[in-house]
Amino acid sequence: MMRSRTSARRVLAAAASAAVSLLGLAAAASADVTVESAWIAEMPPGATTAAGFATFVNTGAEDVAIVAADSACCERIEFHEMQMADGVARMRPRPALEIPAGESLSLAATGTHLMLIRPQPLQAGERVTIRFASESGQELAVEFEVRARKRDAAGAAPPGGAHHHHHAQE
Ligand SMILES: [Cu+2]
Repeated sequence: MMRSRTSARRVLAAAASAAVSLLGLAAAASADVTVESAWIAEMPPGATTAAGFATFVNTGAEDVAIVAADSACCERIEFHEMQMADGVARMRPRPALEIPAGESLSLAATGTHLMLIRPQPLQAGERVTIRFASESGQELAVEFEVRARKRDAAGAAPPGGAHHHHHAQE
């Protein structure tokens, strides 16, 4: 009786320490996200929102979900995705940006963007820091460059910059 109780206690202790190391791995993995090509489309006069784009690269072994973004440059930042409905592009908020392990998420290419709500006037050449938080509590500060919205480096109109910002009111 005593003997089996002792071994049960050992098993529990081993399980507890395994759980701790799993948590440690998850926290370390979410630090394996780097951000490239971070830019914000310059605002036209009178605009109350600005769109931000970046490529998130997850070199870690765990999926990462970015669940919050915030910056001193604006009131708040939302994650939006573009959807076509009856030939009209509409933006819908999404709760998180998911970056699977070993993959990358390019906002400009997918129609997903950061929506800066009520930003201070942003002009080409300015730099803005945006802080991101992952679901596992990791934080990442990224410097974004404000660029003219007409044309990107490839000469194409930037996604999210050329369209009118119809927001789905929900
Ligand atoms: Cu938007």
